[in-house]
Amino acid sequence: MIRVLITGGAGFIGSNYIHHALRVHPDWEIWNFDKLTYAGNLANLKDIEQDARYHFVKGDIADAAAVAAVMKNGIELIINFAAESHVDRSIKGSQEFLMTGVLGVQTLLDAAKEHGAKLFYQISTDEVYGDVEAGQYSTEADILRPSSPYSAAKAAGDLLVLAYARTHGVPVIISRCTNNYGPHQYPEKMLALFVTNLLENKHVPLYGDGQQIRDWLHVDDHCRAIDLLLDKGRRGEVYNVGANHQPELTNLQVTRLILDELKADAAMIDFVTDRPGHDRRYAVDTAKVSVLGWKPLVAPEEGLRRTVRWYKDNPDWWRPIKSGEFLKYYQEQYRKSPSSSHPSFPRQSSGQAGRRGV
Ligand code: NAD
Ligand code: TDX
Repeated sequence: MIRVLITGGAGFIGSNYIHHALRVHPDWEIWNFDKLTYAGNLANLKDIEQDARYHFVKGDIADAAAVAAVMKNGIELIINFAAESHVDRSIKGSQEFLMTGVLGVQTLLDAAKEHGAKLFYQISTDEVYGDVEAGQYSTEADILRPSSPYSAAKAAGDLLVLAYARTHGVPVIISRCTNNYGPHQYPEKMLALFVTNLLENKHVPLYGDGQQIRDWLHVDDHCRAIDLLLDKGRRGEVYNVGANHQPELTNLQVTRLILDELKADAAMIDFVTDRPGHDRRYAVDTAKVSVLGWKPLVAPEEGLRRTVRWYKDNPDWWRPIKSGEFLKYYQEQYRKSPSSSHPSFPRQSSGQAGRRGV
């Protein structure tokens, strides 16, 4: 058996990956090491908790003793999904982002070094490159220009990973993927938030003019990319992973697709004050991973349809989340506007983005 440590496995991508890995790697025994922050949810793993090849350990990746204890299981491979992952929260307070994204990564790297792990795989993000001009694509060799405390912490983590590879010879791979979507995404992120808001008959708060561009990658495609890179990726290298939709989709267009899918009216869109430091466009050059044989298989319309259906069919998963800690966060983040009966930022001044374009 190959003994694998998956950190942050109770979150969105980590839990999808654990399901995937148990399915496609019969020779893996997995330790899911997760702090269970507000975003960690063991309900994501309920169906596999009795699987003899799966173990859960509650712990913080920045806690060296806890990490050393789990490594004693003979861990050979570490896949690090653990992070504070929401840009808006990093703007309100950055410390946890650095604790996990920098000190946590360093602690895991020390453990990988000391226990002679065969590979340390870091899940990173396209946000480390910052804004990308129209027509341009970030390559793995580009300078990192993170815009938010979240992406700065992720960039710092990436640099540490590469430094440990060079200085200590730790075998590493980093993949930088674009916006993931799919089942079990904490409903603070745009797609899950908008779908669940509409299912609750609430408006959706679109930042600024809604013309920002993200490259939406179905989480299943991301899981397949990780596997391919584990198998064929060169140690010490960075790989971009993205769907590369053509034509690119603005946030407003994605919102319209969601509205169409749920047969909701365009009037449900609330254009609200923009996110500070909001990156306008992300786009990655995926030639390096494509050469190894990966390509996304889930078309955006189909992926979106499946995802909307999942949230429709699984209110028992998201409704409890949206009534707890989330509600306090939501009310603070999307302050009540005097002009509307639902929580939102104040509306943009008229003309910025009316409903005509929606
Ligand atoms: P998430 O917020 O849903 O899950 C993060 C998980 O990490 C949670 O289970 C949380 O409890 C755990 N965690 C946080 N701090 C921890 C710590 N100190 N020790 C142990 N566990 C801790 O995040 P996600 O969307 O699944 O993202 C997973 C990874 O993928 C992150 O590293 C993120 O930066 C990266 N990423 C995400 C996206 C995306 O679109 N969601 C895109 C690119 C990269
Ligand atoms: O209420 C909202 N309104 C809105 O217009 C929210 C939450 C977001 N947005 C916009 C901001 C972005 O342009 O939608 C886009 C997507 O926002 P998020 O879902 O917050 O994702 P993003 O900021 O792009 O970051 C995500 O992808 C990269 C993940 O959260 C990161 O963890 C990952 O690294």
